[in-house]
Amino acid sequence: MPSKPDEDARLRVRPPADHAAGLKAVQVSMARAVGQMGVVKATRNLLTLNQADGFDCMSCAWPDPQGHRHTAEFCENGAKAVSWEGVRDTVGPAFFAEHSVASLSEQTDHWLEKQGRLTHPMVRRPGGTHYEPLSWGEAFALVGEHLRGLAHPDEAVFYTSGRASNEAAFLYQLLARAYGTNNLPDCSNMCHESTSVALAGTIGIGKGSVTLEDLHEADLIVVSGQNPGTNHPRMLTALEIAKRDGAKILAINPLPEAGLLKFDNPQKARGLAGRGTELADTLLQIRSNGDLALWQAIGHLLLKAEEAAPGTVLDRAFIDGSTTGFEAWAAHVRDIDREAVLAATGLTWQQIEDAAAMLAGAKRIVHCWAMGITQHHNAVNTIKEFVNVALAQGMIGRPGAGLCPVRGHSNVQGDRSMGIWEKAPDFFLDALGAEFGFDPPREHGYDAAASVRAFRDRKAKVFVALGGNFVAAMSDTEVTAAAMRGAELTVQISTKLNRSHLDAGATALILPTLGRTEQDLTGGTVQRITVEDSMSEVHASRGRSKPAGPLLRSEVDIVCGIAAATLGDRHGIDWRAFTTDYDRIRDRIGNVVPGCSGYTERVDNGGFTMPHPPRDTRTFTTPEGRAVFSVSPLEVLQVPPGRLILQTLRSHDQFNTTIYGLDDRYRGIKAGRRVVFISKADLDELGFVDGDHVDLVSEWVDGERRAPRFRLVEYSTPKGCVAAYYPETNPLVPLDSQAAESGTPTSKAVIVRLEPAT
Ligand SMILES: Nc1nc2c(c(=O)[nH]1)N[C@H]1C(S)=C(S)[C@@H](COP(=O)(O)OP(=O)(O)OC[C@H]3O[C@@H](n4cnc5c(=O)[nH]c(N)nc54)[C@H](O)[C@@H]3O)O[C@H]1N2
Ligand SMILES: Nc1nc2c(c(=O)[nH]1)N[C@H]1C(S)=C(S)[C@@H](COP(=O)(O)OP(=O)(O)OC[C@H]3O[C@@H](n4cnc5c(=O)[nH]c(N)nc54)[C@H](O)[C@@H]3O)O[C@H]1N2
Ligand SMILES: [Mo]
Repeated sequence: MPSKPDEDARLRVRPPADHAAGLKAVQVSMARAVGQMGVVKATRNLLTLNQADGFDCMSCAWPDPQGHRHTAEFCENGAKAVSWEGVRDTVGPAFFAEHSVASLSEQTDHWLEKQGRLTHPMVRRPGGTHYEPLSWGEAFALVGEHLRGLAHPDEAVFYTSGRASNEAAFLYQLLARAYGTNNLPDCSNMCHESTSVALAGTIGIGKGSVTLEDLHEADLIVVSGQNPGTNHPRMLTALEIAKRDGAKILAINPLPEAGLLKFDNPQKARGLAGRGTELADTLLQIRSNGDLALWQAIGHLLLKAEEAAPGTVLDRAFIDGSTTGFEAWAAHVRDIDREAVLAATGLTWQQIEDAAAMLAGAKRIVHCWAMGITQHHNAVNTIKEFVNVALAQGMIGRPGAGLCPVRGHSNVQGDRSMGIWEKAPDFFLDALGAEFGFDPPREHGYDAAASVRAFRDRKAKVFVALGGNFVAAMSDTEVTAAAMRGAELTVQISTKLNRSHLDAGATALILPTLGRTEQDLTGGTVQRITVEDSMSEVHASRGRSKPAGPLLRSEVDIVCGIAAATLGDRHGIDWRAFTTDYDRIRDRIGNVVPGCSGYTERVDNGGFTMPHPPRDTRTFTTPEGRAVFSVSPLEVLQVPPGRLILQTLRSHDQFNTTIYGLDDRYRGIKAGRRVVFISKADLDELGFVDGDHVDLVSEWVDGERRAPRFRLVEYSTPKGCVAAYYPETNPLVPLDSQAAESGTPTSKAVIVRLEPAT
């Protein structure tokens, strides 16, 4: 059972907010922090959050300002994440003796995590009804026994959630490869994979090309498919700084998200007083999945503007000197099907012309985007299409301009740099093999969706998860949950109880780990870890709180424990030595990961920026040695009559599958999550009214999927496009409904129909 419906009877709906943050945000975060952690711990944790000698916030991958930092360098949702980790409640052996796995499965995701921090290694043995405690030694031996017993290393899958540190991630991929597999799926597969694929193919590196200063200096910032007020609140400060210096903001989103409209900076007296800054100059309320069409139309209009006033809109010197494929792209978008664009975007031609004029008139443009772009069938082509526009205008590798994919998990980018990738390139594998004296496997491994298929088809048998909540985060919950229940062994390295501990393998292990906020005394000394943010800055992070329990171990320690029990001293790797001093891991990272030589020293000296050839020197490491224009057919998601496009998104009170509370303050929702935001036009056309309850039924080639009982909420969203929260809606996303090339589940475009609730 994915998630029991919440206390629906208490659900209340109010008009949505028109601005983000302000005094209310400070009140909410302080009250929650003190309530969950107590005054002393709350104060210490919040004051060291994102400070140079403190710890890195785990709520998102937004960078910290260089030099001066505000005393409160955090946001409401960062404070929530810290409080959630710092809770005083714990779940230990007594809790698990009292609650059977079957009874826990009846609880909501919110209830499960709310029980508190995991404190003991626990096992549920084959046929068992309850989790029971076991020692760390027994736990490691159990994992080692299973892994050594597999017929082939590819029967094991090593999943990573993007919160793992660089040190833990580096050792984890070393473990998988020394064991013999590239089965290293991660949350990126469900997140920014489309970005990595599109950028690698066009600019030669799958990462964003801007610094925080570039955002401050831009004169136009495009924010596509992103809700920063909730998911990256500190980005609003950067937008505010840019606005103060005269920048314009173009927001492209089906929903008028509060954080895109207006911002009361809670770090400033003015913000507290509530006057605030207007953010978006223009909001294009685009139809879901209309972005590819929009960017082709904008390309078309920019070409026309350049023809009308040559030398004023496009950057010919850059196009001729540094790119390839311009003519083919230009020929393609010159001949645009205007009707198809209007149908796909739901915008007027005038709106598109106005947006194009904003781009034509700007000198320094930053393109930002997140899940509203990456989780679509045509996500890779959509990103390539605005990269086309950025290249045509020369908006890369110069101050105030560039591409800014806004990452999710706080270290998801770092984990990739460290080799958490089922398709790691040969140069990485060569370097890893040379450093550790073995020949890593070369065949690509499973990504997230392929992993589910492998467990479903009984080709994979052991699942190890370095964090995360795979069962609830992945698409097609019923299929994923059944697949994971078919595993011989699942190992979850976790901080809190979640769905993945319940829909688990025949033997199921929970290994409790330290969080970012906690002091790590592995090997008897104070250890630090390192992370890389969304803008490729690498720096140290050190928690100071007392751990939630004396048995907790660091992720590094746990990975080394599993590795030693599985591999012994195979390839001569001394796993135990890594746990005495993490500098030993950092030294090896420096020898393997490009751009990381002298890693330990540079981290000691305050951190460094990972290399990015387009940003640093306008060089492009594509096979052509140039940035690549792409030609994509104008594919539009076809919606049968009476059906709607459902996007599945986050409320203001959750972190992915972690549900902090049942409110979504900015969208006016209180005490409930099973809501569907729908336009007045659709309500009228389908014969429903606000407040009706419906089942959501998704339609796919292999049949139907149903999520019961959602309350309809009349909302400002384009006709034909509805929105509801994830993970409750993940049962509706078919496993095989994936983005072309990147394989990302199409969480922002599920075709559904509404039926009166059963
Ligand atoms: N507090 C908090 N912070 C978080 C997270 C969290 O859950 N809570 N999650 C973290 C993670 S892992 C990630 S990846 C990020 C996610 O950050 P976001 O990408 O901001 O998260 P979503 O809630 O998925 O919001 C997607 C946005 O895209 C819009 N959208 C949907 N479909 C389309 C479309 O077709 N076109 C356009 N132009 N827009 C569209 C939606 O209306 C919504 O505003 O946040 C990170 N930070
Ligand atoms: N329908 C739909 N599905 C989606 C999305 C969507 O927009 N719509 N978004 C996708 C995206 S962008 C992402 S990134 C994925 C997220 O997928 P995941 O990263 O797998 O999921 P999380 O919810 O972030 O994981 C939460 C769990 O992580 C554990 N945890 C927390 N902190 C730590 C720590 O410090 N160490 C360890 N070891 N464990 C810890 C806790 O036990 C907690 O229960 O979901 C994806 N799924
Ligand atoms: Mo994400």
